Amino acid sequence: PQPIRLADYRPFPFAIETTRLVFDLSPSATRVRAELAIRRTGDGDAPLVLNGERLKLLSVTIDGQALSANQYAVDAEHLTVPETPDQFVLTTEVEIDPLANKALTGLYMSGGRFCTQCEAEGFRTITYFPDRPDVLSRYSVRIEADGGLPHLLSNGNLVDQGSLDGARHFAEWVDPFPKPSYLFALVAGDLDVVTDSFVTMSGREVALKIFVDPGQASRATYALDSLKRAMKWDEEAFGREYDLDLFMIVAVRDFNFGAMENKGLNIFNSSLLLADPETATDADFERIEAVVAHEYFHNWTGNRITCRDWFQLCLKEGFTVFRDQSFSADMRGAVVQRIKDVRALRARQFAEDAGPLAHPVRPSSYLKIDNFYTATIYEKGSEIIRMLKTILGAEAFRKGCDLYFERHDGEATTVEAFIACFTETSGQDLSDFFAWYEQAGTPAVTLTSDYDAQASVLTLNLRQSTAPTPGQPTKRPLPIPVAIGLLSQGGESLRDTEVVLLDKDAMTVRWEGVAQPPVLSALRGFSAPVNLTTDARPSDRYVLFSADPDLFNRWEAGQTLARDLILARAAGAPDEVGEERYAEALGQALVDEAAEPAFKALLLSLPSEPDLTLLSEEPADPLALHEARDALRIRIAIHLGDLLRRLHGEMQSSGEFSPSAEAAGRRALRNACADMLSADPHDENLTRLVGHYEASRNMTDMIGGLYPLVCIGGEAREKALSAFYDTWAAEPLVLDKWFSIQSRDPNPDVLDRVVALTRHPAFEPTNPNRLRALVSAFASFNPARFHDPSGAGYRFLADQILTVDKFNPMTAARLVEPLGAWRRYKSDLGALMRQELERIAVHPDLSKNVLELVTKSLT
Ligand code: HT7
Ligand code: ZN
Repeated sequence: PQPIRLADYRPFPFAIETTRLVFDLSPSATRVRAELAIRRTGDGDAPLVLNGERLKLLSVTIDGQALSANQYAVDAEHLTVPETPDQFVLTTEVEIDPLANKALTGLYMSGGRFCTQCEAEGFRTITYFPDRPDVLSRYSVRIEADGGLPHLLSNGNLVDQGSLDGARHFAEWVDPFPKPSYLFALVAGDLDVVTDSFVTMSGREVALKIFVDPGQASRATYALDSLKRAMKWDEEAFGREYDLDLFMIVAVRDFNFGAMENKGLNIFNSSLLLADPETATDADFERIEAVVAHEYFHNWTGNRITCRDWFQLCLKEGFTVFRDQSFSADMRGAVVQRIKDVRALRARQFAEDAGPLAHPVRPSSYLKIDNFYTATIYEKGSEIIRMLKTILGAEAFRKGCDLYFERHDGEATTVEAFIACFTETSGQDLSDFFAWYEQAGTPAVTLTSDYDAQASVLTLNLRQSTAPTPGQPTKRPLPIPVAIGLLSQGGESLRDTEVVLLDKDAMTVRWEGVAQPPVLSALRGFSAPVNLTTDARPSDRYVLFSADPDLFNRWEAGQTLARDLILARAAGAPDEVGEERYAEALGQALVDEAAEPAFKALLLSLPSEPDLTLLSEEPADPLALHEARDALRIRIAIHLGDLLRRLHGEMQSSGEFSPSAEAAGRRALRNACADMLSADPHDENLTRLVGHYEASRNMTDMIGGLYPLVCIGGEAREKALSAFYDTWAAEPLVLDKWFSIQSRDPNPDVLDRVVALTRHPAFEPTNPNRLRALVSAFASFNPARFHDPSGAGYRFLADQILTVDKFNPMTAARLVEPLGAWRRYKSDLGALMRQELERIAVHPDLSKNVLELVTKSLT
């Protein structure tokens, strides 16, 4: 297959002024009539080429006249009309089979309901259309269906509805805002609805409706409250007001992604919408709030202003992630949010940047755009916006945003046009900054310092370099904002944060008036997405760990100390004195009255095994890392046993459940204590953990008790898992947790158990949530067992990829990444991983999605 290239972009030579769609819904034979009012806008006599795949074409007319077979051509991907008038109405009628659609893109069925997923290129499996984001059209939609599907929903405003002959009925929707086809949505089914309203800053009342499976309405109230918070926040933080009279969200169980921002009709994976204390964890509540906000924020960053082509995906995704992260920081506390965001960035995006799938935030070619919904586009895309704000300052940043919204409203635009708004409003030349979009790879920054006591001068030496990535052998320097502050050896603040802009390969900065030998606190708040190395000694890190007023760096110091101890032990050189010192310092941090429980919970979480793999300088040995990490956990659990048990008791709440950040922080700390105590499972701790699990009255506490018991293994694990299953067998979202927790079991027999679970009657490979809960969770979060020296873990994953690829290529492709990292592992493991990739690559009928990732992983 030929790649699509940014350099080949050409505007579509026709405008589709209006799009009228009529759906006659039927599970296996839905008819779609499309009437497109078309006007030629390009020069010459270009043919009309529309996208269309897996469509049974029934008729084509122009201005009501049926076209004869020699007036058009149809192949597997297009409908071409070589000669057309300059202005005309093209009408096509097609038949599609939603019931057979297990790819979950286009129009498909989930739980007896019709729903759509059109981003990025699903609309072409619904009707013939120029399925590209720069063709904006005004849509009106008529849906006809059986009475058994009482709700018939689409974008915009409901303008008519009624019954038809027999048992059928219809609804008519009009969306006044021109939109690209990827934002089209349709839902039809039997649903319960939760209703509310929001008054916008200009005083308009907007009806809010969330549609869920019958009986689930009470689980939608948290999402509804989150939506109202997001609407208000966007008015205050960005001056953005909602534009339609109605905003709807629908929850569906079978969904390839988290959620989708269709204009006025968001569709959500039910795991990111439904929550109550009994069935959802605090992490679920937190994600629901963030994703509801993210999809809502797309109404401006994505819908009102969309992307000219899919290479500009970060324009809407990076900016919208930045907006949702800023919202979550305001809702839940900036430090804790930043730590969580950086942890996710490192785990997912840094890993991507360090492997064969590394690509720029704005890539220049792709085979399948579905493969580019990556951590790089989303998370690094957000970091770029964050740096832009740091470099320009909050005020100039907001002015640039205002200009962007005003100038490009109603357009499909580019990253260049976005940056131009900031150049214009700030007066700063941002041409070097643009390299952040074009260059892949995580820059390595080194910072060393010299202190001249006599002159009271501190000299900072900064350097940057970026290792080659596929297709980019040489790299240029990037403008990197490095936020630095100084502490005294005793932990007092010597100098507040200053941002040094490192925009060359190397630079030196002199700071005068530094009266004492300082401890450097660098890259405060993680001011840039880089890997920082400094010449700090462990004693400096202990100063930061106990006293840095920048709490991000306080956490970071603890992580770095722990990481170095684990890596030393994994390399066969344990530092037992250092481990004791670390445990002691951690204990001090945990009794700091001024620190919030949520922050303490983060201090207590050691670097994860996947993160350690990434940080190993040698090719990684996952089992050695697992054992070294466990050794540090055991030491902490023993050294701090009394304190952990005390905190575990103190953090227990007897009152009513609250999803607030404060209450969630207490639960997080209690669960982190439980997790640590499971490393030392003597009778007293075991009894405590069993008690924790059995007494839990909300899902956060239940999972917080269950996972330690699974780690301990034996009878306690079996009893707890079977009690959990018996309680929750009828709740799909909770059952996903049951699968996922077992896939993360660190005990050596886990692979057999995971394979056995694929034969469990509740394992549904056609449901992406269930598949990810078992298969992805095992491959990504259980490295010590996935990387079994026999290669059985790799074989298992490859078999799953091949099975799923037959019906859902997008989801199959998302499973490839753990194998793609083969170069990072010891050579015997790497060879076995490679072997499985090769086995997949030669498989007949592989999808383009999997082929692209497997091929890139092998080269
Ligand atoms: N913009 C949405 C992306 C999305 C998606 C992409 C490919 C395949 C299926 C998908 N479902 C949703 C979601 C978002 O970023 O908000
Ligand atoms: Zn998004």
